[in-house]
Amino acid sequence: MKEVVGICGTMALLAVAGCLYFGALGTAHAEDLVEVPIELPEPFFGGTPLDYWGPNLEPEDYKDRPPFMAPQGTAVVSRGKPVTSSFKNPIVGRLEQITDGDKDYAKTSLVELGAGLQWVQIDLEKDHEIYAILVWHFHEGKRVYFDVVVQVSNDPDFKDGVTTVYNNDHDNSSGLGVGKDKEYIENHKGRLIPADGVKARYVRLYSNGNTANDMNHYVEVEVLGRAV
Ligand SMILES: [Ca+2]
Ligand SMILES: [Ca+2]
Repeated sequence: MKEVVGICGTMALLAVAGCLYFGALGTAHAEDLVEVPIELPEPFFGGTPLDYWGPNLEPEDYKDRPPFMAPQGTAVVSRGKPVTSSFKNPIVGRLEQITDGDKDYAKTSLVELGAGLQWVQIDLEKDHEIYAILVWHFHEGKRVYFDVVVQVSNDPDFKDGVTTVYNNDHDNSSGLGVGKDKEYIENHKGRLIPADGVKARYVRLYSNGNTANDMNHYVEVEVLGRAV
């Protein structure tokens, strides 16, 4: 009888040890995620109804976005960071307004680039783990922007080590590869593009006109991440 108790005791100890071992393993691999606050601008009501449909357009989303969860320490790392562009002198506004934190729909908060495929690029000034990129092209009325491609790299010229995190250019008219992501209707919530902790210093966003005109617009871009 004493022998049996001894075996049971040993097994119980092994079970507890096993639990502790797996518990430690769990915390080592899955870092605790916390909600990252995202500041939204006031919505605009009214404007011209959208007269556009495409097979690649996702249904309009009226719901609130679920909380964005990322590892502790993730925050907006793009505020006030330098912005460059394929279109150096915007028709409306200044490039630095793309990272100034102002997301208002008003014309005075809008940056307008010329027609055709254009990009803007944010320099985070050092390597970051990037968990999401938020983009507000325009939200004074409903629009869809075409050939939205978002890439990250450590090469300011985007020739080497480029990771594409979003691409809705289904026919590869931009020459950046065939995209599988959806076209979407702009609103005040912006578009949240998950980036899964990819490491990079530069973020580049392409577009090629929209449903209202051939121009390209930005109200704000926010990169959610943390320094490496
Ligand atoms: Ca802005
Ligand atoms: Ca296209």
